[in-house]
Amino acid sequence: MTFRLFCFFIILTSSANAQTEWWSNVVWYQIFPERFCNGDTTNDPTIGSLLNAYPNDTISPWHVHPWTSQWYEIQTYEKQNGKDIWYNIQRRRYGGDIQGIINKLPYLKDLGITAIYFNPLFTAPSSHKYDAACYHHIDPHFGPDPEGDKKMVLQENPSKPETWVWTKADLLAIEMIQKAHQLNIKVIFDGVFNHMGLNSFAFQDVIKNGQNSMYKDWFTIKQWQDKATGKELDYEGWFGVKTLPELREDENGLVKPVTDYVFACTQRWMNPYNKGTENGIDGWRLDVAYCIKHQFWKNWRKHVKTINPSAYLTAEVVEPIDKLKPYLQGDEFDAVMNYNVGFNMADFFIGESTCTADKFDADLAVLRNAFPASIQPNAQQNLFDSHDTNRMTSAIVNQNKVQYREWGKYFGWSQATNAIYETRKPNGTEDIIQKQMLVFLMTYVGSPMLYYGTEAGMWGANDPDCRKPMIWREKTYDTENILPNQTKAAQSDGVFFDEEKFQFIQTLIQTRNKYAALRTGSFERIPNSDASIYAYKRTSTEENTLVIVVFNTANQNKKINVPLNKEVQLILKDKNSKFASSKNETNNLEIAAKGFMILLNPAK
Ligand SMILES: [Ca+2]
Ligand SMILES: [Ca+2]
Repeated sequence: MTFRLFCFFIILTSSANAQTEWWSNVVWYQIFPERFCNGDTTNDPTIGSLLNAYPNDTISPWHVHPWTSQWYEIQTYEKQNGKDIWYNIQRRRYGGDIQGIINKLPYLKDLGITAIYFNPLFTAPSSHKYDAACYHHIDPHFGPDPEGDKKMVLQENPSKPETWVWTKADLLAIEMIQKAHQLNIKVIFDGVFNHMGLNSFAFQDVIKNGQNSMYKDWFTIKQWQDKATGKELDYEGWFGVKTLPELREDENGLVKPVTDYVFACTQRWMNPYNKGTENGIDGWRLDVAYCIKHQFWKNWRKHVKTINPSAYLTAEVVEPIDKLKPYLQGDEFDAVMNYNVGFNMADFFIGESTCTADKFDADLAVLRNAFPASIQPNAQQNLFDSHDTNRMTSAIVNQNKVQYREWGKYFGWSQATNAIYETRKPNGTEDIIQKQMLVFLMTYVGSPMLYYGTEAGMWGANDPDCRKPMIWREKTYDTENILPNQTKAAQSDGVFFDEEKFQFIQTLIQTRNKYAALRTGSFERIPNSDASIYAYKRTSTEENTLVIVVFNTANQNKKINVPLNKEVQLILKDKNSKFASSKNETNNLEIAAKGFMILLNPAK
């Protein structure tokens, strides 16, 4: 016993001080499963599978939506319900599934991706699946035998993990994880433990059995149904949303039976059938983590790290840094989805020069220096866009009319229902700015995350338009020429896989993967008095490399001087910037308007 305790102590200590955890070395890719790739058309959603998902219309004509159709075009089957585009978009299913993801793992490997964050995969009726029916099964329409899976789970008692079966969808998900691991790609799932959907096995039992339900304590019931008096069941929904019944909490977080259930699900996906954690997921992204009390996360973290000490936990908490601190003290999460870096990027790169390089640098320093030593700045999941934002390209098209960091206000403003929001494809000038932002993400401190399709050239307003079906090189797509208000657009936008953008991003990822300096090296600003020039160096003493990165956000070229040694080599630059042949002269670099340069300056 003493020896075991001693070993446990060593593991905890070493993981707390380690500087090279896997999550500091990865490039993340976020997949929204319903929209990524349809690898099996025989498992596609049926209209019945949409029951209890907004707009909950299982009567009007419906079929799986054509993958390559244009986004704002109301299809013939949709016209028959007489409702608008937004009603219909929520009713669309494109048929993406796990087989599709397996088929595309070599594509992700080729891009250089080393870790994937999946939006929810567990059984749920909506396209986004934040309305879980359970956390112990993969959605049957993501697997090879939806009807067989649905029958299989009827044998279970969901409150007894020992009765849980492995459906074909579950097994295919595990195969996907194993195949990803064979390609050295880590996998994390989305844990949505604050609320479930109307189809929740527990909530359905409460509806059926009322106060006699064994799950009655799982939810906050405000009023029981009473047929005699005509009273309806009333309960707490997430922010009042009745389709998302909130799981009940006491002073320690989720109540005991819910905690037991979540712990059992955690174990199931991290170490499937107890055959080893190499078959399971490598961590979790925790949805609306701020909606569950801290004590729960502290307890849950211990459980997770007991199963796999190398598991990564990243929280969705979109708040200024001071509000993030309690989550990042080393006893809850390893990281957050670092939208704050994205906000800073918006200020500097697309902020119409209102943010100086000094301000940008100071804002970044605040984020890097906010946490105790056990939390690594290079573990943070740096991102600009996701399923909850407009896409990076569209944010550039609609330059900072509202500040991105005003999250709630920006969310509504950046939706296509806003008549002044431009939904068009980005033009060449905007693509140049995107390149700067991508260079920054791939060379800065923290593990960068790409939202699916960024590399393919996708654009789109905020939810739901950021969730368009993935653009694949082998598919032919309809041109986009219909606006959200259903009028004809002034320009027609070709929808096709952007080979140039793919290659650019692939090169950037390869660069990050090649140089430890960019992943785990130190960070130091290279001072410059010009407000539109931002330069920094990343140094790795182990690797004996020093990488220099320079940006110019001005609309004109700038000549600057950066101390370089004789062996300096160019890694990458935009096509107009100039790298002087004589390394020691002053003003040795000319950075083009909206340009960048990455240099390798081997240490002496
Ligand atoms: Ca499918
Ligand atoms: Ca809660």
